Amino acid sequence: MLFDYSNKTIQIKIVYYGPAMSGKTTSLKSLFKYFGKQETLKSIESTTGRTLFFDFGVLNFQGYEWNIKFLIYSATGQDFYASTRPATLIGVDGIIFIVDSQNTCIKQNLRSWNELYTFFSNKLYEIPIIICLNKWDLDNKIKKLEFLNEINYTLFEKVDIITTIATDGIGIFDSFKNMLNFIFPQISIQIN
Ligand SMILES: Nc1nc2c(ncn2[C@@H]2O[C@H](COP(=O)(O)OP(=O)(O)O)[C@@H](O)[C@H]2O)c(=O)[nH]1
Ligand SMILES: [Mg+2]
Repeated sequence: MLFDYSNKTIQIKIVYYGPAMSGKTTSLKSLFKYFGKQETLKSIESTTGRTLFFDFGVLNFQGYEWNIKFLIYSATGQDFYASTRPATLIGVDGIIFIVDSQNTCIKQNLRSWNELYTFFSNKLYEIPIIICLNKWDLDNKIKKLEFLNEINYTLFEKVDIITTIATDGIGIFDSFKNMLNFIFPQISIQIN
């Protein structure tokens, strides 16, 4: 979190994290579409439409006195680019973790989650995290409680879990809003 007193701007960094193909880019696109900002989202994609380094976009909210600027990133889930992921996580204020809810993906989800723990160690428990169980429209899903048990859910100070369908925009705004409430418990956003 950065405070720019001369411009009265608070800068917040949010990262969408999770295994490859879990729906990070789709979630970000859907979020930016919600705010009518889809054309401002930058995705660096390979020719097959997969995220190369990261997606990046900015959302601004004007308060009475202060402006809040969200810098929003998604880390690539592809192993080939694993070395770029820690850089994306530096200085993060909140993580939105996109789980691929298909029960065939449990290993990938946990591996990605453990990467976060490897990077932050016990500091991870202090970072606000929203867990999105994405692809909730599909059959054969993981069980919510089982996943929570695997990740030491109870150790987190600010954690929430929500089911999402990024392709239909379901749960996308709510997950972002819940993150805002963690970071700024005292403010609410009004969408015109
Ligand atoms: N059925 C279903 N498919 C999804 C959902 N979210 C994303 N996908 C699909 O999953 C694939 C990977 O999504 P993408 O956003 O590129 O994943 P990323 O690698 O995490 O950025 C794409 O084919 C998406 O259309 C969802 O909620 N339901
Ligand atoms: Mg992507």
